[in-house]
Amino acid sequence: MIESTLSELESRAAASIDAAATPDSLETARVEFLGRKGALASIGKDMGKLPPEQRAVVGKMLNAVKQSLESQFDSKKAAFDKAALDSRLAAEWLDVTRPAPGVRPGSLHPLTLIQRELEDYFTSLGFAVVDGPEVETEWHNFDALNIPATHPARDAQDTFWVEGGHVLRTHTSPVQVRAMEKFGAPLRIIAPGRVFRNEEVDASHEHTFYQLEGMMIDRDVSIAHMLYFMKGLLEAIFSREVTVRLRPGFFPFVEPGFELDIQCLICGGPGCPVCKQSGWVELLPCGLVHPNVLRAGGIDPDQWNGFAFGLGLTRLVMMRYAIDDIRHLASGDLRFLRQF
Ligand code: FA5
Repeated sequence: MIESTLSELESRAAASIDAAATPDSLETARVEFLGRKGALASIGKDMGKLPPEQRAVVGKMLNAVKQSLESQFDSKKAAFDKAALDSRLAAEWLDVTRPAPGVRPGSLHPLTLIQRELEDYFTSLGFAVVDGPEVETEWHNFDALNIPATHPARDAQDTFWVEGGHVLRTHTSPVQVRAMEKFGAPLRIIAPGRVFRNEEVDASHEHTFYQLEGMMIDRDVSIAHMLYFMKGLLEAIFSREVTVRLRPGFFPFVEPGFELDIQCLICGGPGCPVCKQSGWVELLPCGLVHPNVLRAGGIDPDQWNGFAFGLGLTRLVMMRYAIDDIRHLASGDLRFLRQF
């Protein structure tokens, strides 16, 4: 009687295991037949009521059924596990033999490129490259350059004032004074660097931009000498004919003073936002150093004289590469920077 119950149970359990379509339904079948409170376990409990000789026979049979069902369960579970692993491997497949993407090399910023070209040009002519602080004393930025506190020229450069009588330098010209103080005469220096003005930003004006100061002090320096270096500088950068104009310009630290403008290379002359529709871009103010400035730098104006210029380096870069908006230069946009 118990034997027939057992064999009927075995075929039901085998059918359930066989029919299980998911790991969950397989587990349900296992719990139902093989679990601690499952059908086989409850038959095992009833065995105690059997006479001893029958108990041994049924015990053997129970074990055989149990082993057979367990092995059917194990192989079905192994099939589910393999299918799950296969689909995971297919989804996470990675071709480790593919070549790595590699490091994309960076490039120098166009300002750095032009600055280096100009440093090469001027050092080949015996000029030293010097540096000065970006947080400058009011005296070096203005007073020593013949711009006293009451002079209206101070208003021409919208200044960021810092506590304690300091300013963010509005131009590279204070380096003229520092170089004279340090080296005396004769002197040939350039000083590239960052300058700051509280400006309304537009296509050709930034609040933070670059200039390159130049200064030569010797005996009997003339405007002809100055023009020679200005022309050479432009030829070195543009390697082609560019149209320039020289007009009088007022800067308290030079006398006479000039503005050297370049015909706008973005529009070629008719006018655009970069040249403010004028066809010309202010690039290279210059002049002969004012005697008061030589004196402020500790140089005797009766013995020495010289020229100075303050190249708008950022604008020069714009002209050289036909960049139509100054804001591209500090944008950090790699699509822009990778062109250089
Ligand atoms: C000066 O800063 C004088 N220190 C130049 C100088 C030096 C004159 C030595 C004589 C002797 P200015 O303010 O014009 O001058 O500026 C010089 C150049 O900097 C301009 O011609 C222009 O090319 C550039 N520049 C001026 N303001 C800006 C700005 N906001 N953004 C970009 N470039 C500017």
